[in-house]
Amino acid sequence: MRPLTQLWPAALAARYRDKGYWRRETFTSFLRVRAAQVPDRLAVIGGDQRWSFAELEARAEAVARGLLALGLQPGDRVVVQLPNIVEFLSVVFGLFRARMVPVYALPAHRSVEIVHFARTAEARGYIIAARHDGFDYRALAQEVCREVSEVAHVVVVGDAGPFTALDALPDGDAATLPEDADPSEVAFLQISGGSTGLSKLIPRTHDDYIYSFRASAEICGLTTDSVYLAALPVAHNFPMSSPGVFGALYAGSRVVLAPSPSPEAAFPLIAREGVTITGLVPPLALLWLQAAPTTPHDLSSLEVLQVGGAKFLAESARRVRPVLGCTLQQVFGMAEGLVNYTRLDDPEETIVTTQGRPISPDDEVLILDDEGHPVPEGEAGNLLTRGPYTIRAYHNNGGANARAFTPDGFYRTGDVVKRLPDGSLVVQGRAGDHINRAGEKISAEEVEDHLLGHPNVFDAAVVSLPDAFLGERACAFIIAQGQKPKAAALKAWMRTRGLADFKVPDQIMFVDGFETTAVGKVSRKELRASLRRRFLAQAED
Ligand code: OOB
Repeated sequence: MRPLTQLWPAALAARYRDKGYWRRETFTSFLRVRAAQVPDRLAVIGGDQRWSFAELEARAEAVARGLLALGLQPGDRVVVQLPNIVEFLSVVFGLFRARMVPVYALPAHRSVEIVHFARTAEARGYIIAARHDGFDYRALAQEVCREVSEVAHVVVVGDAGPFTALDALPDGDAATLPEDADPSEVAFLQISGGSTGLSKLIPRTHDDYIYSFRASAEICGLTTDSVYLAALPVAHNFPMSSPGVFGALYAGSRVVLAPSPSPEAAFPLIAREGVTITGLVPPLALLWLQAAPTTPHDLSSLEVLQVGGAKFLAESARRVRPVLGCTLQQVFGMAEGLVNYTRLDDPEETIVTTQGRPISPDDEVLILDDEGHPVPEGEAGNLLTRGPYTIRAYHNNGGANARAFTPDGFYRTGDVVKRLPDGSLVVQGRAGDHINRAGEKISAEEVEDHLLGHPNVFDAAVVSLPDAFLGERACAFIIAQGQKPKAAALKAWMRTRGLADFKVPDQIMFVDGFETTAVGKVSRKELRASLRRRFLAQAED
């Protein structure tokens, strides 16, 4: 297969190279450099495994040889759905070494999502853990293979069942390993939050992604003494690259993988491994703030707690330093590129009340009104951006590209922000219709489409409602037809559709009808907005 490309105009690409953002590094080349410089230094810890940089590189190379011997080829796309285990890293660095392209799925994704990713990416391989969190991924893989016959190889970490075990890949010959990738090639496909319909695939190159996590590691103060805890699922862009596991390995820091972000799982790891920095979504940060004062575990090594993925309210943000004794860093990023950080030495007020500033001096940020004109400084508007690590197009999705990018290559983030005089951004909300449920993005449209598949659902509108813990929760307003289903039964039915659990609405409200205007049906967007308003007004009564 031909390598995938992501095209920046030549003049901008030249500028990003001249400025030293893009340094012709690849995932394989940077790991090789670290493994040569500090072979015996511990790189990654997870479960009972502790791998040095040299061991990680050797294991990645064995995976690369094995996958090639199995029949996968350079250029092939491979869906990777692994939890926070050390094999995540040997697998993805192995794929990079074999010049294959990982497609990152979250452990929570089920058949609807995986089939969609496999089809859109034209994947030939699928790599899973046998079981995780009580779920058997081998059964899921069987379903995926039935639906997408092009998925020819399933590789399993653990008991492989009918598939191939990662531990039992054929030996393969080092001579079969391809030359290293060109840094301007697409290294992997990341999953978008999905604001309209199904998730889109985000192509990221070696050049752009390595710049983003190298610069992030610097902004986050990572050194060879730092210990980064990946508490959130590593397949997500935040714990992967902001600075995440890749930024940490790049900086020669140590990575610790937590099996779960709960205080019960994470606190003992912080104490045992001397963790200095980690990242959470706001609801988890609240849980940590609640649990920290009475924990028997010593959390004093923690220097930085990053919070991002959804808005962290100032009242909660203010509690981080007094309760955890560390610096808060707000992170406002997106898998499509742009990431903003409050800086570690910012005044406390900036840290608690803003979502930070862009990584790069060459991140271009526009804040526009609905007609496309710049808003006056300090006023809220739509955020558009382009820069040295923001994509120019989604993979294979002309329709979405026409909507999401301007003709001159700015990405319409869908976020409404204002900019303060010091350049800090404050997120005000979203223009789009998705639900940001504890950092998980849910497309209203995608969930509505599933609900409409139920024989007793005449119409459905899915709306985000404010939620004290989750930030936002999803509420489905439903007009029933025939026998009105019970809310619990409808939720259970949604789960049988093979949809990730976090997309099942938290709340279901039956209504007799939706408002229509004199000219007929209102747009879905207006309908959702009016249902939300009506619900909130009633809740206040
Ligand atoms: C991160 O990435 P995605 O792709 O899951 O979601 C991006 C969207 C943003 O467009 C924004 O709507 C929201 O998530 N968001 C925030 C936020 N961080 C992300 N909204 C308010 N405050 C924040 N701090 O979520 C992501 C990627 C890299 C680093 C951090 C988060």
